[in-house]
Amino acid sequence: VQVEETYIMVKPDGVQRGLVGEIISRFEKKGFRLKGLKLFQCPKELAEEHYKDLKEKSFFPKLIDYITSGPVVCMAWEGVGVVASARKLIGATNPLQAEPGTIRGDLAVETGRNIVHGSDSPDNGQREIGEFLNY
Ligand code: DAT
Ligand code: MG
Repeated sequence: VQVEETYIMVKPDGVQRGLVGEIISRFEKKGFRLKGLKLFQCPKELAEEHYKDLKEKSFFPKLIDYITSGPVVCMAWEGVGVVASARKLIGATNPLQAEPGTIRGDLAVETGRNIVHGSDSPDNGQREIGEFLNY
């Protein structure tokens, strides 16, 4: 596994609930390196592009409303194996199924409000960092 980058985003409820510091802290303590960060109001078009693989799902309109409902915190993190490791630190998509000790397992209860996003591949990490950090 190589040094790579992943895109991590604290979603609007994570920002509103004051969990930005807690989430950053978990990646810092693990040993990853923060490469970029900004507070950002995600435009609807970018939200639809980001979640385009889910556009046929019944929950898609709610997902877009949610992610555009307030500012998000966009971050690039670097490290050996950071893409897969960040997904482990974040936990399962449904916070009720996420293991205790993970971010979602400890801090969330609803799939539709699961407080944080992490890229699912190095290629998507690069693409998402470009789309959000360089918007
Ligand atoms: P993840 O964010 O764990 O990579 P995903 O890529 O499958 O999960 O879905 C993206 C987001 O869409 C997810 O974080 C929350 C929302 N979502 C997924 N499945 C859902 C469902 N069954 N009901 C409501 N929202 C859902
Ligand atoms: Mg995903």
